[in-house]
Amino acid sequence: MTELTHPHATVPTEELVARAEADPLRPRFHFVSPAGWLNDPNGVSQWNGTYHLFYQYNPEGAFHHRIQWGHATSTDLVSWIDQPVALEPSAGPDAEGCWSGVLVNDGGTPTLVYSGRSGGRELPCVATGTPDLLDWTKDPGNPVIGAPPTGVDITAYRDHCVWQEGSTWRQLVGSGIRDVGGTAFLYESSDLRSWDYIGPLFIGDASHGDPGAPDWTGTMWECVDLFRAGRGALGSAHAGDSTDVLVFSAWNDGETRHPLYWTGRYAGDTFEPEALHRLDYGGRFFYAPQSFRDESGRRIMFGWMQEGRSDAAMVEAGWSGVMSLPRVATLANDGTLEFAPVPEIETLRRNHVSVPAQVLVAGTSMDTGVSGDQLDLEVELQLSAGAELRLGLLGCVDGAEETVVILGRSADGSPTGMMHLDRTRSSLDPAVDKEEKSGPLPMTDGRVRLRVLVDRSAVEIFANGKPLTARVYPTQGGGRVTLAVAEGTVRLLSFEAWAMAAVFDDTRSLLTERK
Ligand code: DQQ
Repeated sequence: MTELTHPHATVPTEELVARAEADPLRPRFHFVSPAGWLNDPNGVSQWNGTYHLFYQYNPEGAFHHRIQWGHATSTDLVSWIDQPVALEPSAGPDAEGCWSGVLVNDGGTPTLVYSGRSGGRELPCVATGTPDLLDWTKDPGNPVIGAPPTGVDITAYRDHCVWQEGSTWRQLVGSGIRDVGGTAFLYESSDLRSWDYIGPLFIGDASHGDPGAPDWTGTMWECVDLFRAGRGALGSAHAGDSTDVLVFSAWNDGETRHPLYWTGRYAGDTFEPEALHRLDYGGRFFYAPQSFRDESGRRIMFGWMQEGRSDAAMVEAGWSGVMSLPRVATLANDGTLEFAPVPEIETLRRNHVSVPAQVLVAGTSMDTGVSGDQLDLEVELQLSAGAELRLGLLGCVDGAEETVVILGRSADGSPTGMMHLDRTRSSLDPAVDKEEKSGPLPMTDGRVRLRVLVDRSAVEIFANGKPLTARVYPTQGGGRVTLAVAEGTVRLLSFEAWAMAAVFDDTRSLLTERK
């Protein structure tokens, strides 16, 4: 019997995989860890054609403790091969955990920059990999930055964004200045080992706005990710149709709040913000995103779809945390980001069903005939001024449970409507998170392109490129898809649906052996 090393480790490790696989709420076409705990995506990249997804992993159980770097590879961003753990805590600066970080190409040497945790705090560490990225050696000089900047009272200090400008490396470390706001500290290096502190790239203002608001910038910025959207490389002169984007996850006193991004201009040693935006209307359900540019030039982002059930329920289930589908970020005409799942996901589509085009008037309520808990829906709609459409998912026949996507156009027909995810009836389990999620939806002339991916407890919605990601915990096993119009008239221009195949068929092992 495996020794249980943590007070939360109530499920013997031998049983974790079996428990996880038996859970009807565990997604089948999203990446999940073999069992145990998963949180942030790390080191997301494409290296000699192969995609690499590292992730914060605890194979001991479904709780956040002694975090390692799990690793999976893919040639298509759809199916994944489990690889041996890449980084594991060891005596020294990462004795308590190998926290989030990134992968960079140091003149052909794969190099990880991550947060080593020891003595209850995190410091930047480096590890280099073999050409196949499977074996990693920690740098003897770790931590490569010995302390946060002096003379600043910080709330926390961790997570990395690293890039190269000419022969110079630059690094951001996420942080927060007490009683001021979140920030990202900028450093510079010629070798990724010896770093000069430059200063804060940009400082947020936590006193601005309502701390309860979905765009409050928090007291610390986790997982900062700076990139150029549109043409050109970070640090180069701006082309007309590009903007720089600073993504961060707003954190406050241990609470993971939501991902946000600033658009603006990174030049010299500072970031001049233009506007703040919500990255995903599901808030904490798409947390700690990290992105990379793949070999075809796409900006691809993954996020951690954290759980909405209690710590005890996660431990009992034997698994926790879902990786979002990889999504492509592009720059929209209005200067914001738009997202869509990578088209490769469409290879999982099976059993195509179409719902006939039709006009739905107020009072309509229909069963589409589509049913399932692993679905991909692609819908084109035209809403009249004041119209409200309700798309029911995961519904059971008696209506006791249903998760409802609501799209609304304002009565004055303005170009900004609303999208909501009503989860209030998503589960009969009184203990799970059922808070409604919502955000503004740009719509010209009431047109909406809607994409909905349902994968058991994981739901990803993209409406005119705006994402809303969430978790739901139905207990009745319902899979009905319904349509209803509460107000106005909705033209259903097209409605295509597919069942989605699973990506892991064989039983996985908690720890993949080294060959
Ligand atoms: N999770 C990591 C941290 C990061 C946080 C630890 C965000 O590095 O700040 O697992 O979810």
